[in-house]
Amino acid sequence: HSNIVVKPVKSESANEQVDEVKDDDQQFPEDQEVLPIVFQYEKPSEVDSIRRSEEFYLRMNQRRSVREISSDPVALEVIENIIKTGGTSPSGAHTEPWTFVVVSNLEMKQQIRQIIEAEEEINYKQRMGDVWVQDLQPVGTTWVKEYLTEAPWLILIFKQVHGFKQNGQKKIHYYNEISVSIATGFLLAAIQEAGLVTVTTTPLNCGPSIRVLLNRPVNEKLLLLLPVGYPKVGATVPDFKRKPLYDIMVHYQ
Ligand code: IYR
Repeated sequence: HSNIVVKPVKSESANEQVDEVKDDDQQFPEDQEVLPIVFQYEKPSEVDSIRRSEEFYLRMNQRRSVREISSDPVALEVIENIIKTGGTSPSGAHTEPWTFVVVSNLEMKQQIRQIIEAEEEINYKQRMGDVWVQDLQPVGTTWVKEYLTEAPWLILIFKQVHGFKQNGQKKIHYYNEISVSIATGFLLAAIQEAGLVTVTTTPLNCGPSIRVLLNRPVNEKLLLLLPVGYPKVGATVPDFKRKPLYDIMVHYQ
């Protein structure tokens, strides 16, 4: 692990500029110029880089979508570290357009489960169509989702379709869905590194009711839901294989 310490560098001219804008009325942090700082970085040896990349791959390759999650508790601090990792994701124009709602309250989990199972029953029986339901056969999913009440934590990932400036005006969140999807990849990796399991779920048509239930503002749209915990003892997963490198990597040299 490398110690990355980022210290803000304030030049004379930068301080002058800040003083200048202070005299103007209504200057807010996001309107202020962001100054470059020196990137703190330590180059690893090639051997270390190969070793670290391989070790990370081997751990990530153990990740599976697990739907049988035990109700054993997971410390809040672990969840906080996972969310902090999600928050290190890049985002369009550094707008950080995500809200991670974590739910450990049982009654709230029960209400979320009720909303999702009711909608998913309609999804599976009507909206998705025969081909989609057929394609999901090997995954083994239905509209019944025990993990929604059994997992100690639910992480509900909201994309902020726009933000707000200090003066209340809308702030454009560029590429908000892509940004939040990338952040979700970071979350999945962090969950794996913490020795926990999850399944990436997309509660189709449930966004509005869940947003209202959780009392979230209208600029937040539910993108994904991750139940997080330890796997149940003897949990099973489909015997999926991953594509080999030569099927996913094309090298032009
Ligand atoms: N959102 C539904 C259906 C579903 C869709 C796909 I594509 C999956 O890979 C798995 C499930 C559900 O969560 O059951």
